[in-house]
Amino acid sequence: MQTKLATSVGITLDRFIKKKQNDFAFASGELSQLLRDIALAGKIIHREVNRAGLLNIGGAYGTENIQGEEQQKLDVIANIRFIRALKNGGEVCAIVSEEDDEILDLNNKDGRYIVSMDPLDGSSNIDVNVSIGTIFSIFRRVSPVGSKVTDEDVLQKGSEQVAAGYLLYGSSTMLVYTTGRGVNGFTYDPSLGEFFLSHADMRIPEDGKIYSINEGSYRSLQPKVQQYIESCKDKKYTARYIGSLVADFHRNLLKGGIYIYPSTEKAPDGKLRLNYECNALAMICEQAGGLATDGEKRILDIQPKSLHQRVPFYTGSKKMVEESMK
Ligand code: P6P
Repeated sequence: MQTKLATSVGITLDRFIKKKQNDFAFASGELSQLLRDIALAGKIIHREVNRAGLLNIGGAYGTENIQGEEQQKLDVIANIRFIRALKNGGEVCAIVSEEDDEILDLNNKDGRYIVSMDPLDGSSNIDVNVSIGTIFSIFRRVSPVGSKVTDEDVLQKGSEQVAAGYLLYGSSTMLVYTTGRGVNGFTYDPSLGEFFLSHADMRIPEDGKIYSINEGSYRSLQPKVQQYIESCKDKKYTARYIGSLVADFHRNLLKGGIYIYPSTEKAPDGKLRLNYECNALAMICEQAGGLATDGEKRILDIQPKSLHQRVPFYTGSKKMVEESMK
């Protein structure tokens, strides 16, 4: 009878990481600390995103990033929060961020990890209260610990990721990540300040009926992509595209679907960045049983040539991605 009075609060992120730490190929404590640092930054950003309208931290910051995109105040804030959390945690030696032109060397001499991140993707949606997200990839450095971080450290193929994940600041804040042994989702309870396991061993349906693409650029798309869109309409699929990659990706992960940001006239290599957007979501999608390609080859097999390299991105249910490539 007593158990009915005090129902379990579930497994916290911390306890889950400790329980699974043998899954991690390297020293267990390193990953625990790294994910804890990311979760801490996520909690802080959750708080700031949810109060943006009240703290006058919405809107444009007045500068542009290397992509020539207008930075929002929360882009800059999120970038600072993650850099500070990862520097103080001590496990990360360098960061590649959408918001910084060059590699950020954290001077953590014992740090063995590289983090590539988009601190706040879709931030132009903040002012209209649409879900936004953080995307992160975790690599092990390849150059000797304590030496200067090299291009080789930060331009590794996605298949070399030791972990990857995203935070979604939506109707609830979630952390979804993989260390290469499946995908697990955690929901944040602000009243307790903890992430709790809410989506264990996430699997994407093998097929789906949702397609996510900006049809406004239809006329500038390659005929193959136009034909795929037409085939979705012929099958009376549902079009869902909210202009926030993490939110569209997460919905398709749960329900089945495909997200496409293809090559367009305006963006011949697509818009999304290989290092800190596509690689992480590709690892998660594959770990959940889906596919992620550039329209021809596996995203995780692409050798990055530059920090902010863009690639076309097709990701989601296995059968839908295969169909889109025919
Ligand atoms: P478009 C946001 O800027 C973003 O990087 C993704 O979150 C989103 O899916 C895409 O760009 C939207 O781009 O060109 O369709 O407005």
